[in-house]
Amino acid sequence: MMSFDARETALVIGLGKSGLACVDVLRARGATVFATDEKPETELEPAIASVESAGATFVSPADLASVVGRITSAILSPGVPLTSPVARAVQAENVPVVGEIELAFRLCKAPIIAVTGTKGKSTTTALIGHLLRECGKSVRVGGNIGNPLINEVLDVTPQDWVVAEVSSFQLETIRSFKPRVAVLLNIAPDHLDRYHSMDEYAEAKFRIFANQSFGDFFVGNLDDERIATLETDTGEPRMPSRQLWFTLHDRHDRATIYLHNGQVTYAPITGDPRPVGVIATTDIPLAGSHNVQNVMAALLAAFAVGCDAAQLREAIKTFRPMPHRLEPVAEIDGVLYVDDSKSTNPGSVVAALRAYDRPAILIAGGRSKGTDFIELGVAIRQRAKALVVIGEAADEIAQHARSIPTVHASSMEEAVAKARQVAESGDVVLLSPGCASFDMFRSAEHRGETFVAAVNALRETAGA
Ligand code: UMA
Ligand code: ADP
Repeated sequence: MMSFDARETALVIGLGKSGLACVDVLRARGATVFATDEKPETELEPAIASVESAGATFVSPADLASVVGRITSAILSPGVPLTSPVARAVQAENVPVVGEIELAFRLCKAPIIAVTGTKGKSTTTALIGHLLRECGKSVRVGGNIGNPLINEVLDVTPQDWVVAEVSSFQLETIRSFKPRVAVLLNIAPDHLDRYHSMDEYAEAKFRIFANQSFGDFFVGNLDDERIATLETDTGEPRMPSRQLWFTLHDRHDRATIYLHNGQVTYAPITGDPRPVGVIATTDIPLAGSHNVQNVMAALLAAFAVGCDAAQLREAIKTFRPMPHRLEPVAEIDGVLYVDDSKSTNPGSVVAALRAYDRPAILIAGGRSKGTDFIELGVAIRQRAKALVVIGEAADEIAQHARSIPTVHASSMEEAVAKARQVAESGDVVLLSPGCASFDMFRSAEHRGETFVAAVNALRETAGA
């Protein structure tokens, strides 16, 4: 049916942020709503209360058989794989399964700029929101960044813009989702505990442009090997949308935004084709060349929707790093402490190590997501002065560090104290874990906050 109104009987699977938002919206539209979650019922009390107050009915996974014959569509939370028993049970009854992003798209009257990639999604999504706002546009930001997209789109008009961060999990369950601009930042090993191969993971990300047509734009990273294979110079095009490429190299011939003499340079594809120097990399207020890539991607999206170079230049200068992404915390006795807790795969640790000219004491580890640490080991050996390892992946990361002095710590306080012991003036102590946080913390945010608290305690004892 997929009308998501009074004619629909929907089952919402997973009662986190995304599922609960869907329950509320579907009920407000008059649908009959059932909701389920595989957590023990004792841990679900607040979620069940929320479901019931919206006029929906909670069904435990064990009782699903009693309602599944009446269900016309199922809404799957991103954390629940399509292969989970509950998702399989509804698919076995031929019930169409979609995600919250699809629902949001169908209800949204504004054009959408969607951003995906292994890393840099939140930064680029927030940056596009900032750029468009500074260029005078009315804009909403949501999705994987933390606030369910569905909560942002209900009252928008065709004159507004919606910037959506979309994860590979969310892209698995789209059907007609068709962003006006699709941004694909990079594809690096991550989530290999959910996908069988990098190819499968990449295909999930490629779904971002699957429904695009000629009036739409695709923004891609030419420096990423997998993404560059989508370039339609030769062979059968994989997408009908107009392609806008960015690169850190001086490649005017292949890219719309590229680096020329230290300037992020834009060669317009319509109108006056003369290249425009948009901003010097030294004027970008974010550390690391990976952030130059994020800025390039955001600029291409902003140009695609009609923003002006002079306004964009000023807008970039006023953007600040988001919390827990290479966020400077304090400088104590000449040592800079940086919170990069949102670094949850090895690639983002490599990016972090490359972002500083200072000798680095790296704090890394946590719960591995099935990725290997070989490339990270190389970067540690090239760039780190010392390593403090934490969490379940501690031994594995330590092995790859080989001759780099390495110590183990069993808490964040201990990790910061041990880092401090080896740090000298001019060094950087970098929390960039490269792993999920759930073995020691509630979330990556919680891990970052614990680091900041430990650094602040250090500052007090140092009298700084
Ligand atoms: N659950 C099941 N069965 C399962 C797995 C989970 O029943 O097999 C239940 C859990 O018991 C829990 C609920 O599902 O009650 C949680 O749902 P969820 O994991 O989908 O989490 P939400 O709270 O709905 O948050 C989701 C995104 N979470 C994930 O993709 C894991 C959030 O991204 C997103 O901000 C939010 O929707 C709003 O769009 C977080 C994330 O970690 C930040 N994303 C991954 C990443 O960035 O790497 C993809
Ligand atoms: P995401 O939303 O994709 O997880 P964030 O912008 O939240 O990305 O950044 C998460 C982590 O990845 C941070 O440690 C950040 O420094 C790092 N990072 C950001 N952009 C990139 C990029 N383009 N390539 C590699 N790492 C990146």
